[in-house]
Amino acid sequence: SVTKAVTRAFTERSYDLIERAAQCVCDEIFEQFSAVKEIEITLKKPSAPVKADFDYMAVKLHRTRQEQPAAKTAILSLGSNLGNREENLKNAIKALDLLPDTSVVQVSSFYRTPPFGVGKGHNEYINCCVKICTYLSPKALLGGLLGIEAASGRIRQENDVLPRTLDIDLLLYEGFSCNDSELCVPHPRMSERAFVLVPLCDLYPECKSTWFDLSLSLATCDKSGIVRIEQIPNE
Ligand code: PH2
Ligand code: MG
Ligand code: MG
Repeated sequence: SVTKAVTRAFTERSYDLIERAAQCVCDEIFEQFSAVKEIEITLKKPSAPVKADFDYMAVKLHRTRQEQPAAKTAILSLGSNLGNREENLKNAIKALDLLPDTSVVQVSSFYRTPPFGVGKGHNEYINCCVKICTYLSPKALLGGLLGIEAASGRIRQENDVLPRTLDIDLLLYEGFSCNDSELCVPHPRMSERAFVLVPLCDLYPECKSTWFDLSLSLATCDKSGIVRIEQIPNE
């Protein structure tokens, strides 16, 4: 019972501050009773060593359970059409694995893909998809992705798709959607892009899982000119 837990917190050790004692009672209760989300506790000390006339000294704490954030799956699309494209993607994958509280779970094959939706004269892209597991929030993750792009030498320009050393787009983030000036998830143009959907099939056959379904988009997108790059095993 809660009474037992409180008694234990008081009898198993002593405290020099009532603030500390109250905090320990909270910790003990949160640990033992998972249904408790919030605690308000008043701890009174009748015989405090203070020269004054009073009934008791007291401390009142209000504590809310600190929920451990759950690890989430996120899916990224990586692309490069400038410089050493394969090297750019490989370096990006290493950098993703070094982001705080984030690990790379699975990487698709690399694909040569015709430039899509950009002016003539653009170099062919190499694209892949990466599945990560992360404790970062979507926006914190986005910050990390922009940092990795910048480190590759990516130059950004308003309203213009320039050839790029590295583009990392957050396609999907488990249990999350958002549409503001900073971030749109699920990625609004992914469903018409074969250079996204074909690599995605390496991670999720038929482009579907329990939490997204792009199988229809996969069936109807134009996959012409997309070629899987054979990887040297164990490379
Ligand atoms: N990215 C674009 C525009 N067009 N085409 C291909 N094949 N691959 C890309 O990654 C790509 C694109 C804008 O981000
Ligand atoms: Mg992009
Ligand atoms: Mg982008």
